[in-house]
Amino acid sequence: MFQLFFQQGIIGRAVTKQQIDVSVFNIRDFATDKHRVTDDRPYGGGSGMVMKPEPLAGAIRSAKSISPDSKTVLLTPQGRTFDQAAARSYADCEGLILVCGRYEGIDERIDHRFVDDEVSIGDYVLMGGELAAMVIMESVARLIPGVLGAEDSAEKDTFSGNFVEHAHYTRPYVFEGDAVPDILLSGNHGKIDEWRLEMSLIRTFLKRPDLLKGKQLSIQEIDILKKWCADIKNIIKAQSSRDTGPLSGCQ
Ligand code: 4FV
Repeated sequence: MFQLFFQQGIIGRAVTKQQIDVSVFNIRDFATDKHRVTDDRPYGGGSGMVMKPEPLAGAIRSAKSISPDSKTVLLTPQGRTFDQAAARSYADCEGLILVCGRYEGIDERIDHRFVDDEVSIGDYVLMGGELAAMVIMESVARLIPGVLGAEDSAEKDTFSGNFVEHAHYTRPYVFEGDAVPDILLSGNHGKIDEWRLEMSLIRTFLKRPDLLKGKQLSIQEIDILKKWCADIKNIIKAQSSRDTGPLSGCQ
């Protein structure tokens, strides 16, 4: 799974340009018994298998011997949900040792003694931690200086600010009867930035209101919200013919 991932796209380019160094440790290589077993039945009974501590300890120690200051992260549904802020903090780390479990999970003693962070990419169950590790590798790699080309900067990412991104358009100007908003062809970059901020704010309000909770908004952003309030008030006022009750909500 990782060989291909390391040769493709942004990770592949970053590896070639030696901006990041990636390596895989096959846990089975650290199994000590003749059958190189890495999993066993759970103490206390129950279904499924558990990953044995010895091969895991061997693999983690081997990785740490190469990069002692790396942070050891276990990919597990019981972990803290990964987000852009976590990606940013990991991008400042010396390195990451990403432990990918399989089966029901790993022996708890490995978690206790070797794991710095438990991270989940979401509340669903995968067959293994590998895909979650790739998610972290790609989202962290693109924050490493120089990995993203000049044309695309991580700074303007969704979640890099408070909001989801504004709508994006490219040629043709009209697609199956749908035209691109004219403001984007005005060449007036001040007005275009204003429009993009407003679109970003309204999409966040409609799609991810949770992202606005407790957020410190700029004066410009508050002015946009006030303008909406005024627009909404006028619409309600226009309904004057019908008794719509006090305008309490929109002071
Ligand atoms: C997972 C997640 C995840 C659970 C059992 C691997 C699987 C198996 N990892 N975010 N969600 N892991 O489902 O990180 O061992």
